[in-house]
Amino acid sequence: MQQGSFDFATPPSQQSFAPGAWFLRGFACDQTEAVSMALAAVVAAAPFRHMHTPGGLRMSVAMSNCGTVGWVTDERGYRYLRHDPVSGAAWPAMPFAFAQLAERAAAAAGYPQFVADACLINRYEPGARMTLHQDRNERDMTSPIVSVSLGLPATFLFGGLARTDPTQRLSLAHGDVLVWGGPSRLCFHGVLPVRDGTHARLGRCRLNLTFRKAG
Ligand code: MD3
Ligand code: FE
Repeated sequence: MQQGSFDFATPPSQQSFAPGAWFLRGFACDQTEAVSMALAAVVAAAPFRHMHTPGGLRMSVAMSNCGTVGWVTDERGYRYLRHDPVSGAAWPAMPFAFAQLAERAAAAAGYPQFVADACLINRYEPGARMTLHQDRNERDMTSPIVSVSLGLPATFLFGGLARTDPTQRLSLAHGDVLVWGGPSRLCFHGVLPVRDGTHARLGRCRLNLTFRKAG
C-alpha cells in the first residue's frame, strides 16, 4: 500500500490528487528504454553537476538540462540560461522521445498541445533530497509542468500555496508521471531523502525529468 490519502492500487491509474494536478501511474513504463538511451546522450554532452543555491549551499541533487533553455542556480540566483555555464555551449537539444512523452502525458491530463522548451534532469543518489519549494522561474505559468520518475522510488511531498500548508505524501516509482497545471502549478513540493537501494536498470539512483515551458 502506498502512502497518501488515495488508494493508488485501485484503477483508474490516472488520478487527480489536487486541482489541476494528475498522477499518471506507470505512464512512461513502455518508453523508459528509449528515454534512458536519449538521456545518456544528453548527459554525455552536459554532465550532471551539483549546483549551489544563492545562499551558497551545495545541492544534494545533481542536475543537467536539455532544450532551448536550462535551469541553473548559483550565487547570482535561480534562472534559465540558453547556455550551459560549465561548457559555454548551448544545452543539448530536447530528444524527440522526451518531447513526445511530455506532450502525451500533458494531453492525457487535459493539457493539449504542451510544447516543452526545457527539461531539467535531476539525479538523486541515496540520501539526496529536495526541500520544499515552488517552481516560479518559468515565464509561462499557464503551461503545466510534467515530471517523469525513473529508477529508485522516492516519497514526494506536495503542499499548498503557502509553505506552511499541510503536505501530503505520494510514492513515486520507475515510470510514474505527474502533471501539474492550473491551480496546482505554484504548489509547494519536495522530495524526502532517497533511501538506499539498487534499481534493476538504473542502479543506485533516482532520475527525475521535469518538462517546462520556461522561455
Ligand atoms: C508541483 N523536482 O525539479 S517532480 C523540480 O522529483 C522538482 O525531482 C522533484 O521539484 C523531483 O523542481 C519533483 C514533481 C514536480 C515538479 C514540478 C512541480 C511537482 C511540481 C511544479 C509545480 C508544482
Ligand atoms: Fe520543483
